[in-house]
Amino acid sequence: GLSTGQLQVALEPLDGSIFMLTLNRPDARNAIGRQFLRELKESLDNLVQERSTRCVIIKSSVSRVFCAGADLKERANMTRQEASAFVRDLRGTFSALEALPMPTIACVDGYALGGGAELALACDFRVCGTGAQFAFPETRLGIIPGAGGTQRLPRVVGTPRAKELIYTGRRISAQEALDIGLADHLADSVSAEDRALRLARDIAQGGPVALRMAKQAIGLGMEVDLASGLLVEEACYAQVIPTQDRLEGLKAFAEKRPPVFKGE
Ligand code: CO8
Repeated sequence: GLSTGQLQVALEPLDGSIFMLTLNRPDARNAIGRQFLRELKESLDNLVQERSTRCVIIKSSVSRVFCAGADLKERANMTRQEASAFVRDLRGTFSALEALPMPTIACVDGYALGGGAELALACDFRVCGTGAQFAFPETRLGIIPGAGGTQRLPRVVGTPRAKELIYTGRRISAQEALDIGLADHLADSVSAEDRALRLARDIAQGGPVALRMAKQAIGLGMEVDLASGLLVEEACYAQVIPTQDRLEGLKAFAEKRPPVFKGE
């Protein structure tokens, strides 16, 4: 693998209010080891501070691979305690990714296996290239998906399909991922990155506070009954009422021009 200190996860601003998080550990096919996980966590912490960020894209700089999952070599040298601490850390980090205040897009154009597929599942969207392949091979390794896979996959593709994928560990193509709803878009005439960027730019038209409150209302609301969900919506709506951006939206409409949102 890359030596310590080289960036395995890079975070950079792109196109104004869009951030790109690039996975870059080519020697290990972006396998998630301790160093990688530390850098991913740090990037997520930095993103939480970015008040005017409207969308985040997670992609890989490694050809034919999004992420090969947990680092199985590092794992082989772990004690039982270390291994369960690592999985706990991985699970917590993916939950932090899911809880990022702004919308997130996983741009997948290669293998997304095990923890790599779970990473993509913790994003709001999965935009795929024709080279995308997903699998949950954990049961074939004598374990189960441990970073959200048994919970997020059925919520996205339905229970029977999630069971089949997790029981068999079978690899599925980008087309099948699209058919079952694991992928939201399949780019065939442009690159996956261009397709992800188009979606990010469409999203970035919205006000930053509005986007965050929409994400929070949907995310929290889908975990509770409808009546409670409507209360969640009410609480989130109350957060956009006092914003300058709401006034700007109304003003821009009246003046027949695009709004200029400031994120406050
Ligand atoms: N961990 C460590 N090293 C890896 C991993 C990995 N997951 N995947 C690939 N590598 C390494 C290879 O060992 C190889 O290293 P070296 O050059 O030193 O031999 C190098 O990357 C290149 O690999 P390949 O030659 O195999 O490259 P290919 O392009 O032919 O194939 C694949 C790429 C398809 C990604 C293939 O490497 C592969 O199948 N990898 C294993 C994928 C896998 O099974 N992942 C699931 C892991 S389980 C998991 O993620 C569970 C998460 C929750 C529990 C957490 C537990 C700690």
